Amino acid sequence: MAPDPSLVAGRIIASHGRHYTVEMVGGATRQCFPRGKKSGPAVGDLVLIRPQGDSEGVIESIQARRNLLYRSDDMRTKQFAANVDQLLLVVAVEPAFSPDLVGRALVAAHSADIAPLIILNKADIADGLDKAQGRVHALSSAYQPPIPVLLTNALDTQATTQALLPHLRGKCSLLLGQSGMGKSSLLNALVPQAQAATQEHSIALDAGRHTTTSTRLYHLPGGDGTLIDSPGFQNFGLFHLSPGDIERGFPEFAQRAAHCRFYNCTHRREPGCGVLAAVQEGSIQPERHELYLRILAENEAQERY
Ligand SMILES: Nc1nc2c(ncn2[C@@H]2O[C@H](COP(=O)(O)OP(=O)(O)OP(=O)(O)O)[C@@H](O)[C@H]2O)c(=O)[nH]1
Ligand SMILES: [Mg+2]
Ligand SMILES: [Zn+2]
Repeated sequence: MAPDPSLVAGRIIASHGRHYTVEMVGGATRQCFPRGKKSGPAVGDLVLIRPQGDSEGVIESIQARRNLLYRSDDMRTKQFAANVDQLLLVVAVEPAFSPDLVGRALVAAHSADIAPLIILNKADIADGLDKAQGRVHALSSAYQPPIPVLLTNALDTQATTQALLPHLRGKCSLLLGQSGMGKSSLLNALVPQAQAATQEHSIALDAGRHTTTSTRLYHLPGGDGTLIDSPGFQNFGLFHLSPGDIERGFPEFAQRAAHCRFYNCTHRREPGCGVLAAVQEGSIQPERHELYLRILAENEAQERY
């Protein structure tokens, strides 16, 4: 079929619930609505739109995605972004981050085949830095090779740019993490023009803090790479993953699982389980095994409905 000449190619750069901002080649943007009731476009999607008037359009189709990072709690699915090269998982010295939530985000990234990088932000807060580094190390070293960890102080624009920019060039990177970790602050340090837009995409909280309410893609200065800011999450359900997907999200289990007595071992309480033996002897972190059991149990409870 010949391409429809009235359609224009673009990329979704912001999602506002029911409508989306689409950026066309050249940089002009349009507010676009999905055709019919279909939902599904995600930030980072390449789309074809039918322009309407000067500033609007209808999303007619979404190109096949390289990947899609999302979470699913109960009946709701929350898409973070599509066609992402790299996940920047942001944690901070304070408020304390949840290893459970970060562990889940890593499982989601692994199953979407997106390379993660952990950013330990607010490294300027000396009181508590050691403890936070210890907790981050436990997460990163569960993987082989360990997930790279970068320390940042988002309030220091120059140092942040020096630390992060070399890792961002030529890539589409997604900032993801709990609320208050400093994702938007990191974005503002890296993309000076983002300041106004981040205010517009956020609501004011107590103590002058702003919390991001929608996901948005920004261009790095010089046009070499893009960075996506997203709202902080408080849950991270993985209901879309099968038991096999969940197990693959814990790559440190694989070698030991090869020694399980039963080929269909679920590593819960089976006799002769290689994973349980590794947990016993300390070569697999008990916290990681407990997270695996929690995700598995949640998904099984869900299936009973
Ligand atoms: N001391 C210090 N404070 C920081 C740093 N980065 C961010 N902050 C502060 O932490 C608070 C939260 O920062 P945000 O950038 O809004 O956090 P966020 O992750 O975008 O939060 P949500 O949008 O709610 O998900 C703000 O008051 C920032 O000024 C840092 O490196 N050091
Ligand atoms: Mg934010
Ligand atoms: Zn086993």
